[in-house]
Amino acid sequence: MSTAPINTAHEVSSLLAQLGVDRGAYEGGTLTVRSPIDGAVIGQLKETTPAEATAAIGRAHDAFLAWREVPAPRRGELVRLFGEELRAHKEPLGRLVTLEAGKIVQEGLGEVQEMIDICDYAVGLSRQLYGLTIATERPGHVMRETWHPLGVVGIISAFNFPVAVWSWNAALAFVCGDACVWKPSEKTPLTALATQALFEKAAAKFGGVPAGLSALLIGERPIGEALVDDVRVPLVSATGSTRMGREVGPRLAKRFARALLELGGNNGMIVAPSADLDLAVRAILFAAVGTAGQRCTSLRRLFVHDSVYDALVGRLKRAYGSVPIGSPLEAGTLVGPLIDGAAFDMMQKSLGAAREAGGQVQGGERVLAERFPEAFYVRPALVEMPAQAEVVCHETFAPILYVLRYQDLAEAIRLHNAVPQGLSSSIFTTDLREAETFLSAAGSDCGIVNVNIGPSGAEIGGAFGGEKETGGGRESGSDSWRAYMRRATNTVNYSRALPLAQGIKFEV
Ligand code: UN1
Repeated sequence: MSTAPINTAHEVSSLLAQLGVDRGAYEGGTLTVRSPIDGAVIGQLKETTPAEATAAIGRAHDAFLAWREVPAPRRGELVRLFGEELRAHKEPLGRLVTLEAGKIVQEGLGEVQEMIDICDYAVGLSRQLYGLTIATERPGHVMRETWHPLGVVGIISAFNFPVAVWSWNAALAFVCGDACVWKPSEKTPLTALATQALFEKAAAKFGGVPAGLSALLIGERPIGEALVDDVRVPLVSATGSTRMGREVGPRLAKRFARALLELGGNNGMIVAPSADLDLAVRAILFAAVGTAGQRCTSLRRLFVHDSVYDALVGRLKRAYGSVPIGSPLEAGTLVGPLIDGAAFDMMQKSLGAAREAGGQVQGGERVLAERFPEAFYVRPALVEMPAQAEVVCHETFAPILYVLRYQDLAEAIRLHNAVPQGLSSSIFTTDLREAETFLSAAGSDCGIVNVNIGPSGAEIGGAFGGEKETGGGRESGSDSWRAYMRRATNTVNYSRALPLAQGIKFEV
């Protein structure tokens, strides 16, 4: 594996230039951004003031008033053009994701591919925003549903999918006739600047996109609060911790705005006696150590049947001992850095609690500290737990996999569901009865339930989201678009009489 010196700051500015971002946007400001690869400063961004945020929301609202009258398939054309910009700039944007968020190059590219996929999906959707026609009990009447643009959509995104999560929301919102105001994570605003620049290129090609249709708010919490509390924002889609969701949700409820929340996950997998262990090992590794355990869908809890426990856990221990950790820019690396020192501290705290609860920990220690003194690389941790202790019920955003032994499927499912989060889940089994039980009403209680694949790496075609403390929102495919529109029920009387529903007589 090559260990050539890297100059992250230099590479970031050259990528930003390729992506059409002016230097002024990321130099000389107060928000410092560091690359998790080496801890070097890669940007100093000017922060949006609350007054500027309010003005941007106002412009977005005005843009919405014009955009809602553009026919939906025409709105789809804007998203098609944006998807073309993403295709043309997949390499530099993907690499920028790697430099800013620390995921390996393949995953950075995969993130941009996910953006391209959702654009394609949204373009098709722009001709399929269907409503129902409904049978009415009154003669000479028709009843139907129509779907209309909603307004300004606020998008709050997290560092781990710094651009894809915005696109799942924005691509749908634009075809639905909405405007978008985006507050990216303060840890990853550079990829957001680049995405906005590509959007503006597409808008210029389209011609006549109302100014302010897509706006970016750079900064920390107060800017997010300005977005959450503004009455001109009828929907806020927020991705992040459950703690963040607990603050955002009630503030939106207070003004009766819609919340689309994608919060913590604590995703589990059951490995049953009949499981194909070769597949299971690969799936576990990708889901638990991929993205350094920093996906909402990362695998965190593994329930292994007694009969295959030693065989599977032995293989996992070997794989964990040799998984390549290093700079995510280097070919061959599978595990890059944690996002920052705070993430490292949280990981160590959880491992300490796991040890106290009787956990046997393999890995978890800091590595590469000499080469990258300002960055935080860890060996992924495999923790054999005697029971599902309290620490296992929390989401720690780091590569920690808790392993538990089970004897009976019903007991494994009960434990699987006995955590506050409900995002993603999976079972490895070749027994149809077990698979269908896990998928049934009495099975996994998550929003995503898989068989013989891991819990992470969902495609955009399905609805993405989860239950309980995960927040209940659904993004991406299926009918998730409905969250971005308002539904009107229309009844039209084309007769010469006025029959009332429910047989009511009301003659004057
Ligand atoms: C997230 O971690 O915020 O299923 C979302 C996956 C990705 C999305 C993850 N498609 O892992």
